[in-house]
Amino acid sequence: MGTLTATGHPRARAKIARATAICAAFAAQGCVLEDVTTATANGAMTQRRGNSTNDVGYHLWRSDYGLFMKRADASQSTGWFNQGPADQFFGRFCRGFSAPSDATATIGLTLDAGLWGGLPLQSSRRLTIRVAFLDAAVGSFSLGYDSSTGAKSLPIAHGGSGRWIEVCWRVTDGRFEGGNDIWLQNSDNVGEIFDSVEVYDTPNWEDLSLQAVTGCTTYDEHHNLVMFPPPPPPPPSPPPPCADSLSRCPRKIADGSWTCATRAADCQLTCGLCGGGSVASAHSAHTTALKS
Ligand SMILES: [Ca+2]
Repeated sequence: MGTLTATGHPRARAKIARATAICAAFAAQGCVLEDVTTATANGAMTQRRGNSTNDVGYHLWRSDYGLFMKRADASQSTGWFNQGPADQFFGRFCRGFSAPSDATATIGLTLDAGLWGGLPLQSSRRLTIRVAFLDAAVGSFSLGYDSSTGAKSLPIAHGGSGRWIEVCWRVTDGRFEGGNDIWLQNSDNVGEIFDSVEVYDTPNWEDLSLQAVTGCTTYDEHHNLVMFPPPPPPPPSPPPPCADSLSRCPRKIADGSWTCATRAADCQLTCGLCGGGSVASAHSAHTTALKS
């Protein structure tokens, strides 16, 4: 009597076929199913321990990763997977406009009404709104928010670098009355893909960039580019270790005293010491050299 393998069982085969078909339907949006057997295995632990990337599986998180923010209307955007260069950590999951060629397409976001003691805000607060988007082509969009004097937006043009870009917008007059508290709006027929939108409390206008080299392109609330001071120069590198491989050096011997070694193999840190004078003075100079 034989044993049915997981992939040989009719039910397992049906699950694999279903997962494969689902991923195929989303292939244009970057769906990946590297190990369909693991992806459809019974038990969350099997899936978790799999050494593969699978965008289809059981008991997966159905919506965005979000904290105190949600999409106002799920129909406004489309999910994407695995977008952008492999050397940037953005884009494992991302969203784009559901109508990418519509210049008025909008993705609205609603903040949790309990934020900061309750929304809408009644007083000025230093906030930074950060968006990470994929600069896949020449185009533009705008980042908007509900301010104390109504809708405000920051136009963002991009040049088609193929890279993920972070933009930070510092604002002080957020109101957030509900509905579209923050939004992304297309402004041409080039639909952007977004990794994330975040709003931070930044009482000291803290730098929110997640990328060390490129940083976050930061604007104040009047759309002026904020220039950060150049980073401090790196500290001077320490002097190289003292090792000139001379065949004379102070060397501790078994009884705790010092001698003058004559073999190069015994002299890891000589730097010309032990060439004259006593072993003791050479040792003293040697120690000084090591401490310098
Ligand atoms: Ca656009």
